[in-house]
Amino acid sequence: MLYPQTNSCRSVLSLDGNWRFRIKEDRESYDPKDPLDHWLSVAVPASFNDQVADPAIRNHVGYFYYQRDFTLPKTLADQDIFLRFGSATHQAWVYVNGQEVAHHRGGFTPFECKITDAVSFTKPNRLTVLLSNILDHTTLPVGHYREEKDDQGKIHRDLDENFDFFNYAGLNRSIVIYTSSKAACLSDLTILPELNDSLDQAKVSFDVTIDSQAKEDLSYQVKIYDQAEKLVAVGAANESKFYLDQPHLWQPLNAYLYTAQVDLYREGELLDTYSQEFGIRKVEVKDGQFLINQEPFYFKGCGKHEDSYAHGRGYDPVYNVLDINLLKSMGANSIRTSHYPYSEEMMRLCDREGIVVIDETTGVGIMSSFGFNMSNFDPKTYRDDTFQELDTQAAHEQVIRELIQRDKNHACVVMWSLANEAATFNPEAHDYFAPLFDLARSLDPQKRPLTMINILLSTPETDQCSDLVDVICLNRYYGWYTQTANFDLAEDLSLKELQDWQALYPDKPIMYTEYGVDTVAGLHAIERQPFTEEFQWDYYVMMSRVFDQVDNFVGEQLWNFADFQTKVGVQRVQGNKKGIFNRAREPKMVVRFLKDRWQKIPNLN
Ligand code: GCB
Repeated sequence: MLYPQTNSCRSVLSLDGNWRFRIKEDRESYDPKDPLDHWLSVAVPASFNDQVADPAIRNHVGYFYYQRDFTLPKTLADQDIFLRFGSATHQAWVYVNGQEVAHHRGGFTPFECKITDAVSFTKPNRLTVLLSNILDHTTLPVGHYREEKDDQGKIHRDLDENFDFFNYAGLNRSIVIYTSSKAACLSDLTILPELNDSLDQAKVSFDVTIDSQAKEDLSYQVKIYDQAEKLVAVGAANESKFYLDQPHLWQPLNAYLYTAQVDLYREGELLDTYSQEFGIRKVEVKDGQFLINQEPFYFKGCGKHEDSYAHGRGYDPVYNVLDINLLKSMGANSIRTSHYPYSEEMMRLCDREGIVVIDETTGVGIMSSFGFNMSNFDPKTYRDDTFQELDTQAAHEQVIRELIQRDKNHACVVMWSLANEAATFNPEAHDYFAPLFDLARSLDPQKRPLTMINILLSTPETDQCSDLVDVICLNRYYGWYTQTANFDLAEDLSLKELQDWQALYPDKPIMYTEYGVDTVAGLHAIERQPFTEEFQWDYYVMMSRVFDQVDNFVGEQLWNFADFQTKVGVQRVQGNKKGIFNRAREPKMVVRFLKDRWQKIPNLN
């Protein structure tokens, strides 16, 4: 699937704006070609939850409708018409003029459908989307879901999210209509840049997918432009391999993007054209190091969320730009898309800005019991039923396929994370994950390293899956969830664990993908008090000391970039407060310490 673009052969019409919205539990009683009644206005793209100023709607679990009308210009009547959703969270049934045209599960990846035969060019068209925000034991993310019918036949639904972020839902990303030639169009493009060992020549291969009833006489031509818009390669008909000498490399925080233009012809007539940026860089894991362009790379940065006031998880171009600029101003070079694929626009921005990305699936909550109280945990007696209770394999395969399909061409993506904090200490975990790692390896044209983010219950002694990962990525909360405020002990234990991992896997790089403490901005104390800004500062000083003592340690991505909204709970003070920025992106004190530290650590050695 291609990202939508307007050019001489394609038009993109935005369907963003205000839509009609309504919760409707008895969804069978409504015909999607009819106008919704008793609707509210909600803005798209955005989650509906924080726009409506109504707690019952904000916390609604179940089904809801979005609707709007659109009119198509007659000038497009000879084109094929496609409808494309950047995402629809978490499950969507799409109707055009009452006819079902698409159904998609999974709230964080795009989907599209051809609606040429369902639309009118002479009167307005009605677009109705039925959505569900229900998560259960077959979905990713995972939710514990119950529904009960009362004596009056009314259904009561209850959802306990098995993860630590608010279940924002709705049309969180842009919806567009785009058009292309009915005769034939480009429907996918895979660009594979491969550098030789001396990094002075790149082979760039193209795999072009064409959508057409009649493939005869079709041919495509590739042109490659450098960043100064100079033409550096032109292919003959259907030529798909190019050699670029002395290529400009895409480097962390120093991006260089080429543009490939693919033109599709039938007998000399241009039917379609598409331009796609790409970067040339080499990623390898070798001898305990993470190499970018053959130099050891050190990850400095954060796990994030797509989360902001009013928008919820809705796409917000301004926050995206601000967040990247704040990170860069601190000397950070990387993010993890915790815990779901981020918007396509964010991935394009990271390509452009040289931000290195660990690209994560929605594989979160794959642990039958999820909780924050680790104080009484004993790995020897703990019983875990994850792989009896949950049935997420199919959803997991789907999200791996859709994520790699969507992000395969991004230079910024240097590693895929297949899951966050699954029950990898369970002896059955290996059988669950091994085929998923095989699948991801077979799908990625660039064969990027793979990882899965390890929970603190999966120690070098208990973990069952670390043979599968290329990089050991640890989420650790010594000094917070365990050894609370005892930083001396936390320091000893975290160092010991890292040394144990290193001894077990001397050739695997190790990094932290989460570490942090809840901190209420503006709270201060003389003594070491959790939730104060001094506590957060001392914690990061302590953890940094640990990192600097471990040889194969290749990165520190803290938790979290900014405070974010979660479900309610006694461990949460109006959300998760582990941000180094508050939700409005105002810095907490510790940003100064981290900035000082990160600016001194080179990105590449
Ligand atoms: C974790 C999870 C993350 C939580 C974080 C926390 O391990 O991966 O989603 O938000 O801990 O703050 O508890």
